[in-house]
This record gives sequence, structure tokens and C-alpha cells, in this order.
Amino acid sequence: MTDLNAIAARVDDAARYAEPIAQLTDDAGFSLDEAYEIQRASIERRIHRGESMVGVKLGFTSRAKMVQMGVDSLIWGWLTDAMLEEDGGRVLVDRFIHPRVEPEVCFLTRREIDRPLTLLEAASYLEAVAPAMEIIDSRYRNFKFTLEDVVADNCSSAGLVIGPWTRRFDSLRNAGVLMRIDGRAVQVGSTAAILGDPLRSVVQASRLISQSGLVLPAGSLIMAGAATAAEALPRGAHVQCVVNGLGTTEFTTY
Ligand code: OOG
Ligand code: MG
Repeated sequence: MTDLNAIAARVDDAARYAEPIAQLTDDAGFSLDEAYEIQRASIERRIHRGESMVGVKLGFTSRAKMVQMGVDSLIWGWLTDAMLEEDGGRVLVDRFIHPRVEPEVCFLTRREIDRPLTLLEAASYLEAVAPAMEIIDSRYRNFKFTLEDVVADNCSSAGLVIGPWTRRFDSLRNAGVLMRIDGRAVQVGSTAAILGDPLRSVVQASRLISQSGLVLPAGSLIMAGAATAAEALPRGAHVQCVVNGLGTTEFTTY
């Protein structure tokens, strides 16, 4: 029998000490359901160390990301307070292995989500939406993984920066997205790339969470998934993401 807890410890240590590891599926076969169990066990270890859960993230909600990583299923993982970086702040890259950054939008829920929501009702469960960037950092060498590997690795979650909160849910469907590094446009796209409408990420999150028999408390974050491919995140860089109609978020690395 595969010891899922031992596997969780490996991927958790890799994240904690910023030490890359071989893909888990190289020497232990496990199913997608087991990958989510490993993910849960690795998050439990973080919680045990004093981190607290702040929400969930979706991955591979855009074609651009699926194509970049060679994976074609939507995935989800957990966000903890230790991943939150300050808007306009400084981010230390040494605590990552090979970080990348990607433009997203982030939702803040205002009601508990305990069942699958429809697209029509999704906005009524939300307090606010903000431009955001996710820092992803696969714990696997060369940022290479299978679907099961990346799920076990909590979907490469490493950090997030959230811009100003607004209630402009109506400007969300097809808003221009521009990510700049040191003033140079590195990714350009539209929020429409996120499942055709980022509100669909809320619908998908509600479905996945209820399928797992869990509830998402009010006041949780939902990261919708990247609108474009991710970019390598170097040291000493100024990174900015503008989502038209929503606002701007930025940070500097050191
Ligand atoms: C997996 C995480 C994907 C997104 O926004 O699509 C993701 C990865 O690309 O390493 O966060
Ligand atoms: Mg992401």
C-alpha cells in the first residue's frame, strides 16, 4: 500500500526548504483521488505548524495555462495565510525554488458555500473581486509534472498578491489583463480566457468543494486561475498586473 502521509511529507518538505524533488509519480503510482488526499495531508502539516487556511485556488482554468504545462484538467488547491504577500510590497525569492508569476483575479466570499452554485447566483455569494497575481513554484525539478503530481503538490501554490477590492463584478467578463516586469509587457490577455468568465471559477470551486464534502466559510479567497501563461520571476524585479476596470496590483522581488 502506498503511504500517502509519507508522500505528503516529501512534497511538504520540498516546499518548506525550497529543495526540488523528483516527480512523485516516478516511483509511486497513485490515482487522482489519492493525489488530493496527499494534498490534504500536506496542508494539514502546514496547519499543524500554525498556518491558517484562507481560501482555495483553481488551476488550469485557461487554455494558455493548459498548453504551457501540458495538462488539460481543471485542478484546485488550498491557500494559507503564509502565502499572502502585501500589495506594493517586497517578496523574497529565496524561499522559492524556481518561482513564476501569473495574472489572475481573486474573489472574496461573503456567504458560506456548501453546495454547487449556478453562474447566475455566484455573484450573490461574493463580497468583492480584485486584480491579483499568483506566484507558483512547482516543487518538482524543471517545473515538470503529471496531473497527479501537481495536485499532490497543492497545485504549485506558493504566494499571492491581491490588489484593491471592488464590487465591479459586471466589468469582469472580458477585461483586458496586462502583466509587466520592469515596465515591459510580458503577458497580455483578457479575463475571458478564464473559463469564458472568471465567475465560472466560483461555480467550479463550489462544485469541487461540495464534491469533497467540504464547505468554504464566508470570508474566503478564491483565486480564479491565470488568464495567461506564467512568467519566470527573477530577483530584483518590479512586477505589475493591470486588470481593466478593476485596478492594479504590484510587488518587487529581492
Ligand atoms: C499549476 C498551477 C496552475 C493556474 O492559475 O492555472 C495555476 C502550475 O502551473 O504549476 O495556478
Ligand atoms: Mg494560478
